[in-house]
Amino acid sequence: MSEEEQQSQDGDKPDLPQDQSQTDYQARAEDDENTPDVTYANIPADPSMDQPETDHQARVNDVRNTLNAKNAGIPDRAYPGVCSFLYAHRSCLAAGIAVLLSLGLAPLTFSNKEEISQLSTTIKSAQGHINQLTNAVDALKRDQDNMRQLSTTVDAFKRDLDNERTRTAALEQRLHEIGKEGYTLWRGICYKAFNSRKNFNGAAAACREDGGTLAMPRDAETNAFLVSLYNSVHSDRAFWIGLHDQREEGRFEWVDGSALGPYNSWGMGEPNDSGDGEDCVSYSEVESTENMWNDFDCNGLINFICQTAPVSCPLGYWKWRGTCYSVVNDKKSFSNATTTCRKDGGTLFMPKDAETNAILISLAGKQSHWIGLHDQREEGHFEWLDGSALGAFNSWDRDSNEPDNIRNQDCVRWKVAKWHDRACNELKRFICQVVPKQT
Ligand SMILES: [Ca+2]
Ligand SMILES: [Ca+2]
Ligand SMILES: [Ca+2]
Ligand SMILES: [Ca+2]
Repeated sequence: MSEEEQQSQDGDKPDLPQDQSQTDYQARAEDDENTPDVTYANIPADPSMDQPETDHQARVNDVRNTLNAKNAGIPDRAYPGVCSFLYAHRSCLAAGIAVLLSLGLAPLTFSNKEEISQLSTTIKSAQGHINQLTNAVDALKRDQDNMRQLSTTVDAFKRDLDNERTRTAALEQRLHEIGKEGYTLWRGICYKAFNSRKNFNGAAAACREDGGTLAMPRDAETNAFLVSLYNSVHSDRAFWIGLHDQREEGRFEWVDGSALGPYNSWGMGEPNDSGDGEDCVSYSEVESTENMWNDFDCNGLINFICQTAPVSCPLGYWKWRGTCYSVVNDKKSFSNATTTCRKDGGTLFMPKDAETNAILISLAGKQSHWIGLHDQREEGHFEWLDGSALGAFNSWDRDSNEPDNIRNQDCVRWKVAKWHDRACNELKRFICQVVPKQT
């Protein structure tokens, strides 16, 4: 029970005289607030009726608050009582209006407050969102910086990957090269058993053409390797090796001038310097001494075994058909590119046949690269950097009417194996080629 109700029931307030003039509708409103719901019609006289009207709005608020507190709790059955009261006491009509106004205004005011409260909450929420967005933007900026760093790292990785690809290609090509030429690397030296009959000097000359000599098996392991090598080539087992006693009978020496040394693999009864003399050494074809050494007539035509030091390309180059190639990703003018290749002991790429022209397609991708072809000395007279004239083979991009010498283009770039003449001072990637060196 509210304090007002308590007061009313305690009879603190005297009854309102029936004949008392009603001039203050607000007083009726106060009366209303002090009246229990169900006894509204019998509301007692309120002494406040006599009070001057000083703050009608406060009264209205009181009524409103009370009604709100009671959740507009006047039961329907109370209204007939109110109406009859108002009818009987017209002067109370104003109070009724006040009540109605209160009933109307209260929710409105309450609603506004609620809206303001909600708006305040919304604004706070929006500010929270703004703060979050600011934080997010800051985080994105940091992410952007991180992305730049990542991009740099990725570029570095790409370069490393390109280098690795070049190196892998070089290794693959080198293995292919060894297989193709028939030389086999064994303990740091390459050997090849030739199925080709020559006398001793002819065989030695053939080995020199490959940059080597006749094979010199100076120890049992190497000798055993050569036996297995030539047995894999031909069933005719007579193969020259690089041993002879041509300078002094009975004093055998290797073709590099060194003495025979302690190791030998002579067959039974050899060397015997048979017939008119035997001064050159081969593996024996006689079954009783097969795979053993025999001194033999130097003019005899038999097979032979060569040895060469392994050759290798500079780092970053790979070998194809005896030449080393490198795709350089730095962009330079034609002359600076040429200088760079020269530092590796080589020159710009000179693809003089269709096969060579196509070998770098997978490695070079779709980028433009300078090659060692130009017409700087005489317009329209294209020549290679080694001074030789452009031969029958060319790969001009005829779909683009190349070479067109637009604004004096005297240097040639290669792109997916197609050639264009371009201005020599353009900066382009380039391809170098060098001759592999023996190690
Ligand atoms: Ca002899
Ligand atoms: Ca002999
Ligand atoms: Ca030109
Ligand atoms: Ca052109």
